[in-house]
Amino acid sequence: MTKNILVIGASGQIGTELSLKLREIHGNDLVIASDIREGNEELMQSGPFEILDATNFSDVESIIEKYKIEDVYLMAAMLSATAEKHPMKAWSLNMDSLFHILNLAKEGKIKKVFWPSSIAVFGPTTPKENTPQTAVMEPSTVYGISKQTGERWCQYFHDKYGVDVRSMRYPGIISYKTLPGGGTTDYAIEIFHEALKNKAYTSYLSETTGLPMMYMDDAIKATIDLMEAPSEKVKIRSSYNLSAISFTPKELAEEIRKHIPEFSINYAPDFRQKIADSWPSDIDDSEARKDWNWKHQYDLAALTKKMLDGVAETFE
Ligand code: AKB
Repeated sequence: MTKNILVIGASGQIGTELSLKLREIHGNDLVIASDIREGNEELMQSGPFEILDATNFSDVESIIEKYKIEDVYLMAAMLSATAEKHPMKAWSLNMDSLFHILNLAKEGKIKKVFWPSSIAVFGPTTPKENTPQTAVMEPSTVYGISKQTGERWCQYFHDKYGVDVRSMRYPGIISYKTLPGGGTTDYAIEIFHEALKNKAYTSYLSETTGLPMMYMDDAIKATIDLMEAPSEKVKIRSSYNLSAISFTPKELAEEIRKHIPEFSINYAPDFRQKIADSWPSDIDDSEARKDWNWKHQYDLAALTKKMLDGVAETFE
């Protein structure tokens, strides 16, 4: 059965690879990529693209009507570090875009919605290790507050209006095709670029800061698997904990050194340290594993190898 799919925020780090994968699965013409700015060449040339401001309700509505969209992946968001610098702008982008999509789904104009949450929903009072699905949530960042609020609204629209919305709490997503922008976990991408270019990296997080992370291919698989799962298997309608691996900057540097022995790292924590300190170091995602068979593939060694090969290719 064919269906038209809209990806909002398609030019971003996750949106780009998600759109390309969806085009591979469903056919290029059926996956409409949209963003406030154009994306990379592969994205722009492989299928339809629309310039779209996710905060503008009538623009979003007209794209959905124009293409008779069934599924929406709402990937547009301002991430944790940038959101601390622009709190109100972050709030309106992260919340307005979600309300537009939830309201259009409530009106029956969209069948299924994917909206990513984040480990940022947790805060300093949350248990840090093996953080359970249901735990104290007192996020201390604007981004985290917007994601926690968004989760509550997803649950509400599902319970009250029957909206088929699905969500997961992304850890730091590691990839090389499109650079991330403004996240706290971005160090784990920058480090590969610097290791290959300069054989040295200064980390803005301390050597012992452990955070949950995941290779991009695992994140894309999780996202599509959750969206394609039969509705009755999706038992959590706020957002699923999702995890793969956890590591510190020191552990990542040691893994890189297995490939580049002369690589050196030093540490100069900045404002992002406080954000990272408020987040869990690893997450219990047993509900996702049980409900829709989530399984990750990439461990630290496999992720490191993929990143070094992939980043090296982008330099050619
Ligand atoms: C960020 O660092 O802000 C994001 C996230 C963990 O959601 N990568």
